[in-house]
This record gives sequence, structure tokens and C-alpha cells, in this order.
Amino acid sequence: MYKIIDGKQISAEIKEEMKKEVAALNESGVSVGLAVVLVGNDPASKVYIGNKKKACEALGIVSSEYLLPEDTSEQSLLELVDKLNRDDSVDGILVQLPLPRHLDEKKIINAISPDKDVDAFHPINVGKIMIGDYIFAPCTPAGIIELIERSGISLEGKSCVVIGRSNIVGKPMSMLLLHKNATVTICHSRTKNLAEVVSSADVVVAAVGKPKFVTANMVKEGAVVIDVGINRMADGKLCGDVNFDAVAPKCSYITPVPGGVGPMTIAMLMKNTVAAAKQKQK
Ligand code: BQF
Repeated sequence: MYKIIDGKQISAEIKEEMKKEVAALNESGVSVGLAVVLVGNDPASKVYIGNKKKACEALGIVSSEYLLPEDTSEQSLLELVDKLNRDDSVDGILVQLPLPRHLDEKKIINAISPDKDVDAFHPINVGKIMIGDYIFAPCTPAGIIELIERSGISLEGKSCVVIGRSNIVGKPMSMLLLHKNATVTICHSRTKNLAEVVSSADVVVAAVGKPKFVTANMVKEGAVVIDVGINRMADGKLCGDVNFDAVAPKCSYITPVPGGVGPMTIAMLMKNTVAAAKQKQK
């Protein structure tokens, strides 16, 4: 019988730990602040920043929201980032992605101080992750490592297949798994014999962006399957990248959507914000 990894439960544990750390920092006169910037009105982005704001409130992190109109100029966004960089009450700066098309994401991310870059998207932080010397791990991959380890699963020597090579999930996920001494394979849209490669894995991380992409024939008996997909269906329901009903019976462990990886992303953002505040103390 497979076990469902409960991301809501594990994220609640991490948030509880962070709540204590925030209280201890406050006790020694240090506040913890997160600035959240949203440009435009993307409904999914609004839900995400709402989740982040709610988590901050529960933990005692002071969140400030900057809701900018869709037609915000690059210059005014850069000016806001610069202001937040210089504001000592702001420990973490998060610019919600995706940005409207007329704004150059790379340019905006490059403007965020690496010390406040709690998403770990700045090239300095990306490089640090590559060499294994980092304070901020990217939230979604870091959350997945926590889900696996807190479920009592060892990654040492395991064969891990990551499906998807994005800068936000696939690539950093592969690095974090490698740091845990896993043997890592990255699959993508040009991979030949993808089903065959995936079916050799002890651990599968699906970050494809296609509903029910991972099917039962692709999964080895007893595998651990982590579903990063958040696909919104016509009926408004969320659907993962894994065909859960078909795949679950073959797994030892599997994450659900919703309530798997998603809540962990938020918990790790809180962890990075606390880490930023602790750094500032030093
Ligand atoms: C859940 C995100 C794609 C692109 C940009 C809980 C979230 C999602 C799902 C959430 C995500 C996805 C976030 C659940 C933040 C995760 O219960 O399953 C929380 O808020 N996320 C984001 O900020 O930007 C994204 C996905």
C-alpha cells in the first residue's frame, strides 16, 4: 500500500519551527520583513501572493505588499526594487513571476540584492547553489527535499529522474538532489525513450506542466513520485503532472495535488526570509 506524503502537514511543521525562530529574533530586537511585489492582475499570482501574506501573518513576519498596475514601466519597477534593497526593515524581496511581457524578468531579478533574494533566482544565488555553498535554496526544490527527508526517505545513492529543466524547478532540483548524493538524470521534451528512463528511477520528480503526463507504465514498482504540477482545469480544479489514480498503486510514496509540493513552496519562502533576517544580524 502506498503512502501519501502530506505537504500540508509537513509545511505546517516547518512554519511552526519558523514561528519560534521569528519570536526569538523579535525577543532580541530583530524584526523579520518580507516585501511582495505583484505587477498586474494575474488571478493565479494573486492567489499565490495571498498564500504568502497569510503565512507571514501566522508567523509574525511583517509583510508589505506592492500591487503595481499591469502597465508599470521597467524604470518604476527598478526604482521600487532599489528602494526595497535599501530599506533595513525589508529582509526578503519577492517579485511575483511571471511578469507582464513588456518587462524583462532577467533585468528585474538582477536588480534584487542577492542578500534579500529569498526566491534564490539571482545569478549570484544560482551560482552558489551550483557549488553547494548557499543560504537561500530555491523554494520549490528545497521544499521537495524536505518532503522526502521528513518522510524518512534517504536520497543517498538513489536514482532520481527529474522531468523538466526550468530554471525555477528542474535545474535547481537536480543540484539539490546531487548535493544529497543521489544519481540524477534530467529529462525534457527532447529526451528519447523518456518512459524507459523514468521507469528506472527510485525517485521521480515531475515538473513538466502537462496534466497527467506521468502514467503508470513510466513508474517502477515501489518508486517515490513527487508531483510539482499545478495545472488548472476547465472545471477550476487543480491537476498535477502525474496521473495520480493510475500511478499511486505502484508507488511507495506519492505527493497529492493540491496539498503536496505547493504548500512546501510557501513554507520554504518563510524559512528563507527568516534566514535573511538572521544573516542581517551578523
Ligand atoms: C496546494 C507557482 C507556477 C508559477 C508560479 C499551495 C501554492 C500552490 C498550491 C502556492 C506557485 C505554486 C507559487 C498549493 C506559490 C505554489 O495546496 O497545492 C500553495 O501558493 N504556490 C508561486 O508563487 O508562483 C508560481 C507555480
